[in-house]
Amino acid sequence: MAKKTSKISPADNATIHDQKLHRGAGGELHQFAEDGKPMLTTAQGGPVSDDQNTLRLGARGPALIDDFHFREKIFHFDHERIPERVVHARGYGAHGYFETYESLAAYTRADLFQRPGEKTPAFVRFSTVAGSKGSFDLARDVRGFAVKIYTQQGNWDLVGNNIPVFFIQDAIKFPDVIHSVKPEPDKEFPQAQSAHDNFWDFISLTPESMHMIMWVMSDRAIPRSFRFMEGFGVHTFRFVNATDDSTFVKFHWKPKLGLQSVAWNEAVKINGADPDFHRRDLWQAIQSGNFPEWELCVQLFDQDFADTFDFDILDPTKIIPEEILPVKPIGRLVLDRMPDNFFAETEQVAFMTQNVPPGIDFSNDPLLQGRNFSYLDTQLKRLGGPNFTHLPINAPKCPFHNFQQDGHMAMRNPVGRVNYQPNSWNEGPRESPVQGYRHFPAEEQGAKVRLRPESFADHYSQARQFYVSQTPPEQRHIAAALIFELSKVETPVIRERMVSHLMNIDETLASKVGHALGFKSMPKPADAAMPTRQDLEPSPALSIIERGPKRFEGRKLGMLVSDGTDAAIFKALLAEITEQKAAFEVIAPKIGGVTLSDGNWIEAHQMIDGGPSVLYDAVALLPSAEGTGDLLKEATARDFVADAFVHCKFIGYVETALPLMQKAGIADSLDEGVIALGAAKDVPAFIKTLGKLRVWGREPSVKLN
Ligand code: HDE
Repeated sequence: MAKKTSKISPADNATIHDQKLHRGAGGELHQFAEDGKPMLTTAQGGPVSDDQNTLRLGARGPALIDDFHFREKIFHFDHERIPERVVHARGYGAHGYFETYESLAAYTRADLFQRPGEKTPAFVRFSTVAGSKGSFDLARDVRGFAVKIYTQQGNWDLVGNNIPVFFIQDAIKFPDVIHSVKPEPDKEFPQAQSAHDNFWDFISLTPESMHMIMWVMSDRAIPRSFRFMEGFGVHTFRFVNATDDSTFVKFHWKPKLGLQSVAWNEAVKINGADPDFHRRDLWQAIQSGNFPEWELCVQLFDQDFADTFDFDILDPTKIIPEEILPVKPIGRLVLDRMPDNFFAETEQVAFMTQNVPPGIDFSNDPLLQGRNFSYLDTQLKRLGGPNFTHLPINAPKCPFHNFQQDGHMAMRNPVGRVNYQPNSWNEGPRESPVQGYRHFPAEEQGAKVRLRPESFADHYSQARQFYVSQTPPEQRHIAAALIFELSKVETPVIRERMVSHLMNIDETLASKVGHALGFKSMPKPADAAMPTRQDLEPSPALSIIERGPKRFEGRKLGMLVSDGTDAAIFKALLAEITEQKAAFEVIAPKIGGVTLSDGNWIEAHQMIDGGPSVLYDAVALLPSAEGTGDLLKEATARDFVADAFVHCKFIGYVETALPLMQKAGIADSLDEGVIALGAAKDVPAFIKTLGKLRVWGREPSVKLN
């Protein structure tokens, strides 16, 4: 008997199916369930009848292997995780664009820097370094600041940090420094913390890390927000123009909203109150239309400058102070869109230092050279194969053609016969000697050696320069951070060795730390390959406070209210805060909100237990007399006030809040940062004062550190 063959062509088939298909809100096609809603299917598109019960032999019997839907669902779930990044595991990203200010054709032929006003899509991922993916945001740590710019000549990844120097001078030491800071391998703690023996043991045996240590112990390592951090390319790169002339370049990102950090005591509490503090901040800013922005600035210099500069420009533990070589703004980065899906974009984005377009090239910085090897290798492991560039977040946005093929999960497959070149059919893409990437023809020679250059030997001078460039509060914070961290080190000889390095940086700092650690006598200064230079000029650009924004824009006011809160003052605060382009949250005894003195009801963002003052840049205490009476019974309300004071925040208060301030123990030590709000007319001056961000003069009296 002849076999029956189908008379339905593929086109007919599509028409038949179209009657049952429907496009969902996101444009995706759905099959319909009986109620007209999109139907649940397996990954193979098979319609699912029951997603609540596995297939069993009888209601109380064993599960059956026939249940392909159950098996597929569980297998997929079992495979949801990919390895987290070996460093920078915890991160948060956003989309945006880079806009060029002026043509840089004289320096570089990179296409993105040719036309003023041109915008190029970008994706940024901020991260902590040491903690695992589920750790908290306010760890004392370096922050990653990785930028992928999708240029017309391929992706440019500027994989930087919020600190312009690094712990080590040679990539071969990277596994060691990272192993030392990660949880100790036998006990698997502490998580996301450098305050333990292994880290300080390695550091105290590695004098080249001293400059970085000064930065990591400074407030730079506890930023208030990703939006208020600088970013740095760290290494010296090269710009190369159309005629192959090279200019050395160092990259800096400068936040439009200025720099700001939190206090350590605050950071510790933020981690408990909101471990996602930085993520939430970025999410809320972008979702509310306050798009964070950074200027890309460059330090440009030639070989003559390099030859006469005090330090080796290839040494990644050194900076070039801005006062010696000013930064030139060349464009801006605006983040204006959150990813649709965290995993697809932020988790799977693959940054690689070797992704550079024509016109940007490398220097011989040994750390950069090592990174150029590491990043591709790590993506292969993490993302599972060579086709991670097919993922939309990693794919270039310019046309691209090559003969790479196959491999796990290949999404783009070559069409046609030719998959090599040269070929006799004159088909397929070809090289472009003119437009293609040409490496800068640097002339190199030398013997094969494993040697650290002598020009890398000064480990203390810039560490000292950083310290002496800080304002007194910032110097206090560095000392306090060292004391705290070393107090967690259980092996006395490591503490002593560390302080012996501090002796080479600043003796007052060293003795402050030694004294606080209970040293009977100070150790000798550590043996130094080169003596510390005392003649380096302080660089005010290194201070966060010197670079503060002097305005409250982008910051958040916490308003503690109760039933009966003065409506006029409350509304005046709202108006002024909005005017300053700042944000606010209402904290109330109940999340259901409160009724103001004029009878209007307002919603609360937080109940008092969920909205401690550490989540805000400044606070306003606005409870009515009766509300204050109730709040007096709440430990969280007292902490709200006491912490705001201790963390040197500006506090606005209405008279009825005074008993709460009394209870919090601050009523007798009011200073210029505690401002009475007698009436709505007092509000503008209060809000203007908030621009100073913190009352650092209060710090010694509250013994914050
Ligand atoms: Fe990285 N680094 N790194 N690093 N790094 C990684 O790549 C590495 C260094 C930085 O948000 C890894 O994709 C070596 C300096 C950032 O996805 C890995 C050395 C700077 C990110 C790697 C360094 C950075 C990474 C791990 C010493 C500042 C996160 C996962 C030579 C300029 C990027 C990954 C993101 C990530 C290697 C030192 C910044 C293993 C070998 C210096 C911001 O490839």
